[in-house]
Amino acid sequence: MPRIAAQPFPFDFDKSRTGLVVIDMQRDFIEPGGFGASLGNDVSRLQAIVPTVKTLIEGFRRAGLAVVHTRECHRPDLSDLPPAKRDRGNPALRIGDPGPMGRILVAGEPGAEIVSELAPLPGEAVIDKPGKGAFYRTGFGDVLKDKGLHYLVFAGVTTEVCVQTTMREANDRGYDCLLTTDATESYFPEFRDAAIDMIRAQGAIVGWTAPTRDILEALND
Ligand code: TIU
Repeated sequence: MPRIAAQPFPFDFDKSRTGLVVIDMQRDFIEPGGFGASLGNDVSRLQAIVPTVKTLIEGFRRAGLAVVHTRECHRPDLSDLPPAKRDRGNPALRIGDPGPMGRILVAGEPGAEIVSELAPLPGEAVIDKPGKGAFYRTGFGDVLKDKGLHYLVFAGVTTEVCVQTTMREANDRGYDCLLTTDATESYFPEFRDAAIDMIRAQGAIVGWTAPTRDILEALND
């Protein structure tokens, strides 16, 4: 069985049941004028990991393994947007409002698209999700089952929000999960680091962690 030099201990996996889950690498979180910026965040921190995520995705494609992408977005009629999510806080623009990349966090708008460098290939699953976790009100679980996946490698943004929520949901459903430490980012570096620490604490209570280089090395074994 191939093995990733992971923390808190090695991650043994069956290649035929392993896939990459890339969370929410969308213009709305990564480019100026989108949802992330409307909340007052410096989006340049997230932009910086795009090349590393690209390397990771290309490594999985080269190995012939599944890549699944997610996008946080809402239906144009906002019927899947709870008022509690739209009305919270005092953002510059609210979800559904028109912005420089179209309506904020709405499916089909330019801002909801995955950044061009990381565009999904035809045949790769793209899961649109109204929540932070990818299992809530989506077909994500069925996609994982159909593809026969059990070992999930996670990348994307933001570490402590959508990535961690989805990893926790997957962990509770019996998947073995590993977070890529250098292909995930937060608007708050201390939150990224804390999320990484809490995921692998207590004997991998949520999952394992490893850098891209070590993951790709194991895929080539
Ligand atoms: N605001 C923030 O850090 N994240 C989100 O709202 N969504 C995701 O993490 N994708």
